[in-house]
Parts: sequence; structure tokens; C-alpha cells
Amino acid sequence: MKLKNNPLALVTGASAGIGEASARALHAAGAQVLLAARRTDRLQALAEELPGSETVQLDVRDASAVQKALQDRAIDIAVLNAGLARGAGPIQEGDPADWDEMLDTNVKGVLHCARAVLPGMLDRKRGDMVLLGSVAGRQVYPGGNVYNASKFAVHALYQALRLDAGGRGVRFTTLDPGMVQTEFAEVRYRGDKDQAKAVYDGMQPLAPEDVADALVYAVTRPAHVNVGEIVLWPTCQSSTRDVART
Ligand code: NDP
Ligand code: 8X3
Repeated sequence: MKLKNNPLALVTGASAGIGEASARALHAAGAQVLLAARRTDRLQALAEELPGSETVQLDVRDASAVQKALQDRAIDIAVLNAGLARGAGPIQEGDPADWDEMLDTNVKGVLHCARAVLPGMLDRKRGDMVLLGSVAGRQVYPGGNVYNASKFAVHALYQALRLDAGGRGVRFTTLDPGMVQTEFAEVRYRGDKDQAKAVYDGMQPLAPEDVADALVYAVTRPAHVNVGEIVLWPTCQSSTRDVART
């Protein structure tokens, strides 16, 4: 699956996990990649492996920084992937600072990036905007509460983007994976490696490369085809609550 004309692909959250795998896969498919995240040491190490790529230090929660960094770039493919969960306890024990961080990153971060990139895509009458949603944005699970709400909001934004900006040459896709083994669980449990490892005990999660493969499929379709919604489960995961473990 190859991209034509060496398009410029922005990947937010390219310093780890799904974003890093997506950047590698897009580059292999023929894109010039713009790698965005907060940890520039990781971005620079990745950029050295991907000739022609660029890095930008970006906190997607910072609306004016996002606007400044992206508004003048002719981005053909925007993979709005930066995101995180914090904690998995019940709402009645939740920490409002964690709620802010999830909503500011997962929801407003997507809005900030879309606001900066979409006008140019609409002017050029082409482009791909891919949102990293989640099955957590389709089914709530115990303790998922605010993370679930953030990903349900991403799904609403996907639908809203289609209505607000659809029909003008730009394709919108929501890519919604189930469990993927990345640093996600470590971030969620604030570096507790045992707790993070237990998430994947006795089951085979998706690899970030599996998600990147689906992404490349979506953006390499002919211009008149918009895949739209991709839900990608590990075979052993039947729902956000049901995982067959050995
Ligand atoms: P990782 O923790 O491995 O990677 C998260 C990435 O997001 C990092 O590159 C991190 O970079 C970046 N990021 C976090 N906060 C910010 C911020 N404020 N500004 C810019 N970048 C930020 O997790 P995943 O790869 O698993 O997650 C990627 C996306 O996929 C998320 O949206 C997640 O919700 C979604 N997802 C994950 C699933 C999973 O099971 N892993 C399943 C379904 C969806 P840095 O810290 O350097 O800024
Ligand atoms: C991340 C997948 O199941 O941990 O979106 O919520 S899950």
C-alpha cells in the first residue's frame, strides 16, 4: 500500500506506541512525517531513522502553541493520536486533576489540532484527518468513566467534523482499537509496571503495528473512498469488559 506524491503526514503522540508505529508505517508507505509530542529526545531518535522527517515539540493542550506550530504547514494527513488515561477508579474517588488532563488532552487536543490543520485542507480540497478513538468510545467499562467520556467525545467530534467539513474533498476517519500493548497502561497507572503488565496477562493484545496497518489502509484508498470508521479488536477481546485469558 503506497501513498502518492510524498504527502506530509502529521502524527501527534509520535514519541511512543501507536503514534510511533504510525509514523514508521506512513514513512514506509511514502509519506514525509512531521513528528509531534512533548518528549523531543524520543522524536529526534525516531527522526534519525526516518529520512526526510521533521520534529516539533508540542503539547496538544496548548491551543496557541498548536496553532502557531501547524497553521502554516500544508499537512496532507493528520493523525490526531496524542492521548492518555489516568487512573481506573470509580468517579466518587476520582481526582479532578486527572479528569482535566484526560479531557484537555484527548478532547481539546483533538480540537486544537483540527482547528489548526483543517482550514488548509479545505482550501486545498483534499486531506485525511484520522482520529484515534477507541472501543472505550463505544462501550463504557467499570472504572473507565472519564477516559470513556473523552473517547465518546472523540467519536462525537468525528461525526461533527463530517457534518461541518464533509463533502469538500477531505476524508475523516475514526480508528478505534481495543487493547493495544503500548506505554498506555504504564501512563494510566503512573509508572507502576506490575499493574501495567497485569493488564495484558494471559491475553494477546494488538500491537501498535496492527493499528498502524489499518491506518495506512484507510489513507491509501482511492480519493473517492472514505473508510470512515475502523474498529479493531484483539481476537480474544469480545467487549471492553470481556477478555479471554489463559
Ligand atoms: P502511549 O502512552 O504509548 O503514547 C501516547 C502518546 O501520546 C505519546 O507519544 C505521548 O507523547 C503523547 N501525548 C500524551 N499527552 C500529550 C500531550 N499533552 N501533547 C502531546 N502529546 C501527548 O499510548 P498509545 O500509543 O496506546 O495511545 C495513543 C492513542 O491511542 C491515545 O489516544 C489512546 O487513547 C488511544 N488508544 C490506545 C489504546 C491502547 O490500548 N493502548 C486502545 C485504543 C485507543 P509525550 O508524552 O512525549 O508528549
Ligand atoms: C484504550 C483501551 O480498553 O484500556 O482505549 O480503554 S482500554
